[in-house]
This record gives sequence, C-alpha cells and structure tokens, in this order.
Amino acid sequence: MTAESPKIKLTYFDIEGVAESVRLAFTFAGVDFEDDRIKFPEWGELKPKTPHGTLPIMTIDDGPMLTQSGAMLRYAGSLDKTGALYPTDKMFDVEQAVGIAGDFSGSWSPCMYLGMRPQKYGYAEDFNKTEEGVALIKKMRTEFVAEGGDLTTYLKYLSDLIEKNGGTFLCGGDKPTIADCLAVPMIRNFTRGHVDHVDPGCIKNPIIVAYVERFCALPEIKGRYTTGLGA
Ligand SMILES: N[C@@H](CCC(=O)N[C@@H](CS)C(=O)NCC(=O)O)C(=O)O
Repeated sequence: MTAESPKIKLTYFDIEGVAESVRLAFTFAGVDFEDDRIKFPEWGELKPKTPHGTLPIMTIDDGPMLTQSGAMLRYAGSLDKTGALYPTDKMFDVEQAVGIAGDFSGSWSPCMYLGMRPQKYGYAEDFNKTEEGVALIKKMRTEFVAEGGDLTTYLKYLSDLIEKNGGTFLCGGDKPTIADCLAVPMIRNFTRGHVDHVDPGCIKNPIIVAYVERFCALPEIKGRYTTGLGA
C-alpha cells in the first residue's frame, strides 16, 4: 500500500449504526476499505481488546486500533481528492450541519436506549420488559416522531439548511459532504421499520423526503438501500 492508498479496515456490527456515515464517506471518496462486520456474539471477546470498549474501530496500514466514528468520518472526508466531501471553504457550514445531526441523534438516544439499557437512565435492568417500561418507551418514541415533536423540529432545522443552500444537500453544491453522510442514515433510521413504535411513514417534510431520495440516487450508492426513503 502506498501513502496515497492506505489499507483501511473498518470494524463494526453488521448494522448501519454510527459506522454507516463512515462507510458512505469512504464510498463517496472513492477509497477502498475493508468493511468488516462482526456478529454480536463475537463482540464479547473483542471488546476488552479495543481501546475504549466500543465499535467502530479502524486500522490504517495495520496500525493501532483507532476509535470514534466522528474522527473516522472526517478522516474519510479528507481523503476525497476532489475536496467535495470535506470542503475547507465550507468548514463552518459542514461542522454546523454535523452538529445539528449530532443534536438530533442525542435527542433521540434516550428514546432508543431506554429500551436497551434502562439502567443507564436510573431504572432496573429489566425495566424495559415491565408493563410500565414498555409503556414509557412507547410514549417517548411516539411523542418524538409525532407531528410537532422533536423529529419535526430537527428535520425542519435540516430542511432550512437545504433550502438556504440552494435545495440540493445540507451545504449546497451538487455533491454531498460528510454532514450528509451523517444526516441521511440518521433520517433513514426512522423509516426502515426496525424501531418499535416508530411508523416508517413518519417523515412527511417534503424537502427532507426529496433530499434523502436525491442522496440515495447518487451513482456511488444507488441500490445500496432497499428499505425506507429513497429505496
Ligand atoms: N462515540 C463513539 C460511540 C461508540 C459506541 O457507543 N459504540 C457502540 C455501538 S453504536 C458500542 O460499541 N456498543 C457496544 C458496547 O458498548 O459494548 C463513536 O461514535 O464511535
């Protein structure tokens, strides 16, 4: 491998999760990488060997294990020789949009993780299996996606950026940036039909619907997704 084409291995679970943005960015950058997807039962053995006990991990040229999907996303963006994925002249716009996508994700997190790790929120480990727990998780998720809820708010923030920047992508132009690589999987998360109490038809904002379809139709990733918006 040369310095121009590093040997990259990205290890994550076989889900979109926080690694999908990184996979997308490498794909748009035209950079080959090993898309290593482990099964959940393999994780128990690997976890203690990772620097921070989490996935994704990435290695470059068989070097040390690197962590943090945000760092990987920016690294992948920096490898795009056209400069379109992580444009230095639009750095503030890109990072602002990345920040909004991050807030969106942070706001959704308790609705998701209360169902997976209730003890992180001060409840008993089996709270998610109790009648009260199931009802609370349902209420939180339903309220989040309901018209006028947090989903509406964050999609409006994103659609305002798309409109302000010319109606194509979050930061304008005819090519996506790393902010789009982050935002689109986050949006599609609500339409793939895999989250209890979330109606896959919950995204109605027409600017967002068109945006996700535009992104998913890009030649580099056309056909990648078979569910949700842009399928
Ligand atoms: N900020 C980290 C978060 C990493 C993280 O929390 N990964 C989760 C999966 S999304 C994980 O490894 N969970 C398994 C565990 O904690 O044992 C990143 O973006 O890379």
